[in-house]
Amino acid sequence: MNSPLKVGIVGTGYAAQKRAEAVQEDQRSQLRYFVGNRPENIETFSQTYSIPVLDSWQQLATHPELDLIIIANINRDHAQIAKTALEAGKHVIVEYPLAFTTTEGQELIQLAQQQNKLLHVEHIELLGGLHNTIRHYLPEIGEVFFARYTTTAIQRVAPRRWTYHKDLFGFPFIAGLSRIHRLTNLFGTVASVSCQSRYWDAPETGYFTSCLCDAQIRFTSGLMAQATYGKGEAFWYSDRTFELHGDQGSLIFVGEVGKLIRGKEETPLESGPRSGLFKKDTQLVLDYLFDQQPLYVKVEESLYALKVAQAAEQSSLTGQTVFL
Ligand code: NAP
Ligand code: BLA
Repeated sequence: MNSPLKVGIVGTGYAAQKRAEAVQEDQRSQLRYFVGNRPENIETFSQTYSIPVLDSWQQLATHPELDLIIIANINRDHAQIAKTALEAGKHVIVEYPLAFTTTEGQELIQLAQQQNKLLHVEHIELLGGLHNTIRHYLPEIGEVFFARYTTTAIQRVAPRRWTYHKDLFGFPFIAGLSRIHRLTNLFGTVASVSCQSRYWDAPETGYFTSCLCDAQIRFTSGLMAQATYGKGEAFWYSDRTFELHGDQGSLIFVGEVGKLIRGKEETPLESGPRSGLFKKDTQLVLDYLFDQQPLYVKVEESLYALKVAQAAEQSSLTGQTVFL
């Protein structure tokens, strides 16, 4: 691997900024170019990181100087940018989701293999304190038979931005793939999925003001899980609760604050912050590329979570349970 690795970023938002900082802080990588959307954000990003903007993501993804492309913009465009970059012989980091369909995701994985390049899908939910605390205490509650993961977010007023646009954001469990991925990472393969969803549309626009998705997921182990994703103006309460119920006890997390319940005993559990995770992800990719250190997540695991999320989408459209 030539050092420093020359990096281009697609996007100027929260994830892109965290990536830019991480790339510039590490001596093994050098940030060279980026592309953005709105002129004012392009200007600020260019000044903050002292790098020039290119005209299009096509130009960036095929730029002869670049070794690694980081895709940190709207979900709809991830798959086609990744395809172009891999075809041009670049390593690729994609902020989840990799694609909107497993067919596209599978094609990208094959392309990366053919090109002998890294295709890494970030799943920072696995790097955070909450997930590690769950993993650590999971053996304490015996055999888990029920898990419930709810995330709802109030939004007054729902913004006219890509995260409230059906085509740009995608099906909520695909866009918010970390919900299903946390479950598949902990509990393995899925037997069936049943899902309901609802949008509150902003009239005569592609935007919505709220969305709600609720999925029942049956794992092959027999474990039952419920995942809920909701956001927008319809909500009056923001919640991020993860409950795990086992035959020896329960683990309950509200935000980062948790407790282990065993009989009459309740032990408070603190998990670390949700920040610093894009930096950690970037460093782990560099450790992989320079020192062959194994990555914390395989792209096939992301594809599997996508398969379950797509089954949820299909179920919500047909009203039928989908068997995997
Ligand atoms: P963000 O702050 O809203 O940034 C989105 C980027 O896409 C901005 O550069 C934005 O440019 C651009 N964009 C918006 N609309 C566009 C359009 N119609 N066409 C082309 N570009 C457009 O979002 P983010 O949170 O950084 O998310 C970026 C990616 O990271 C998403 O795939 C998200 O799922 C993933 N991700 C984010 C997090 C997180 O913690 N934020 C965690 C995990 C994964 P303008 O602002 O100039 O319009
Ligand atoms: C995930 N956060 C996400 C995603 C988006 C945002 C679009 C991916 C889709 C999803 O999983 O729902 C966007 N998150 C935001 C925005 C805010 C926010 C606009 O908190 C506004 C404050 N992400 C941040 C900030 C933190 C953060 C400020 O933008 C907190 C330090 C953390 N967001 C974070 C983490 C994930 C995520 C850890 C991974 C998924 C998870 O843990 O559930």
